[in-house]
Parts: sequence; structure tokens; C-alpha cells
Amino acid sequence: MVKHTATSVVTIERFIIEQERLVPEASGALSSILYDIALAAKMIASKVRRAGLVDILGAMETQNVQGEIQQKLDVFANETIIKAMDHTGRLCAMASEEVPDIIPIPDNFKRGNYVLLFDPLDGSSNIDVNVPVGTIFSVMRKITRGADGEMEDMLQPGRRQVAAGYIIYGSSTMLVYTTGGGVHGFTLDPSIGEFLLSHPDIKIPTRGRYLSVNDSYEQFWDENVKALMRRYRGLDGHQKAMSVRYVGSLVADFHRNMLGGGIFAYPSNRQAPKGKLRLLYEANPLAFIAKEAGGAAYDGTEEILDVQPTELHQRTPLYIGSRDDIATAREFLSRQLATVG
Ligand code: AHM
Ligand code: MG
Repeated sequence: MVKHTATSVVTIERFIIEQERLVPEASGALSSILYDIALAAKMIASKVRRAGLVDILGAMETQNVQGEIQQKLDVFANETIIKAMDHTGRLCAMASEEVPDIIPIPDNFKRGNYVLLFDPLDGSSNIDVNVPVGTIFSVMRKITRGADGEMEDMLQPGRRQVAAGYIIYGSSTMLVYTTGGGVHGFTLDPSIGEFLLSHPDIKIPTRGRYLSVNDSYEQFWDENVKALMRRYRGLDGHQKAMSVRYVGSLVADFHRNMLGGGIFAYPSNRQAPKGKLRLLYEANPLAFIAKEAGGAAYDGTEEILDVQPTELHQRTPLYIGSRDDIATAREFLSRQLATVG
């Protein structure tokens, strides 16, 4: 990573260019995908900021592919990302949590060598109570031979991601991303409309302070999960109790735990044997970031990044965060005393 002095102002554009120069064979395509995502993020941020002012809130009558009520801002975020990315010649297809099938590149635009998968506005049920929401994205290299991206390009294990990131629309807007050379965070300065480097080379503390889990599902958890949560809470006398923090907005919970250390868990339960979160749009990109920051992500059986996806909107249980806390999860969940179902 290029070193900057504490006083140098580094825009995301400058940072991406400098990172690209460190890789002599880079074509610039990935850098351009990242700029375009940053542009879409600014457009979404400005809309989210005004959410309480303009008549944009409220559920539309359509339901998204997961069967949940879509908020209008979801639709806006989804369309903004598609429009910012479809004409650039860098992508050969996209996939969104809000769209049932692969999103093709329109016929009149050039195709590129990458696919983009994204959750345009995660946690959108939180918007009308002014809780942070986020965008999550993942970039993979195309592996099929034709010009258009195919299902096989989308269903690659997370280990093959070449870039991943998230934007958190919180008290400030931040964009955090990795291309495999560490995790870097940028804060949007609204007065100049630029993302400025604020958190270079983020590392997750090896053991964390925070536990983020929705324990209203406890009655439906497997015994191993219950025992694991007792350990995290310090109830079995083996470790200091972690503090419970649950926003219910994945990006916000993940971001806090990445900076402060800890674990976010959405275990499988009897009502939802695969949990709630999506492998391709949520778990994989955050797992790549966690790994690059020195943390880990686990699905209760294997590393998230090793899971071979079988469908676009696949759900997965998720344990993600500090390395040692994930090791504890691995220890408890591999006991397999009882099964969920
Ligand atoms: P969404 O993709 O429909 O917005 O749902 C995902 C959100 C996550 O942000 C959050 O971690 C989770 O749902 C919370 O779910 P629950 O209310 O079951 O705890
Ligand atoms: Mg989501």
C-alpha cells in the first residue's frame, strides 16, 4: 500500500489509481468499476439523506424476490446501481438481491470481463426509523466463454472475488472496500462530494467486544448454538461477557464489529434452516472483507469463502468477525450434537 502522511488528503480516485499502479498487469477495468460504484453510492447517499424530507418513504405494492415488501428507496438504489454500471463496458452481467434473474447488459453496450453482484439497500426496513442502511457489492471475473455473463459466472465460490465492499449510510457515509490488498475505508465529505481516505488498512481486533445476534430466535436454535451464545455472553464461566449490540442492519452491525472487534451471527434455526442472509450479496462480500482485515466468516460447517453456491438467491447461516471468536464458533458448531430441522 502507498503510504500517505497524516495530513495528505487522499480521494478514493487517487487511492484506487495508486493501488492499480502497484499491479503492473492491471487493465484499469476493476478501478473503473470501483469509481462507478462510488458514484452510485453518492447518488444513493444523497437520496437516503433526504428520505425523511421527501415523499419517498413507504412500501410500494410490489414484493421483491425474497417475498418481502420493498421500500421505494430499494427500487431507487437498485436502478441507480444498474444505470451507473450497465454502459461502462466493464461488466458482462449483474445480479441483485432485488431482481429474480441475472441482469443482462443491454444490447447496445459493450461487454466486459467482470460480473457485479449486489444488495442495493440492505436493512431497508430500517429507513423509516432513521437507522443506518447499506449497500453491499461483490465483483468476480467472468469464467465462461461467451460475451454475456452466465449463471456459472455468478455461482463462483467467494474465494474467487476480486473486489468486495460496502457503503454505510450512517451518521456519515462511508465506503469500505478490498481488492485483496487490505481493507480501506473512505468517508464522504458532503461539502465537496468526495470520498476521502479516513480508515486505511483496517484490521479487526483478534478477539472482540461485541456480540450481534437476534436472540428472539433462541427458542428455535440448535443446542450447540445455544451453548455457543452462552459462551459469548460469559454465562458458562469460560470467558468475559461480550456486550450485545444489534442494530438489525447488517452493514451497521458488521462495520461496528470490524472496528471494535466482535462477532455478528445469524444462525440457522428451526424456522429458517438456512438463516436469512444471502450468500452472494451479503455473506461473500463481507467474508472477503473480514478475511482481508484479519477476521473470518463461517456458515456453521465451512468457511463462507469456500461454499460452492448453487443458486443466485441462496441463503446461508453466517458467523462473521474477529478471528478468535469465529474459532470459538467453529469449536462449538462442529460438535453437531443436535440437528436443526
Ligand atoms: P434485507 O436484505 O431484507 O434488508 O434483510 C437483511 C437484514 C440485515 O440487514 C439484518 O442483519 C437482518 O435482516 C436482520 O434480520 P432479523 O430482523 O431477522 O434479525
Ligand atoms: Mg439484504
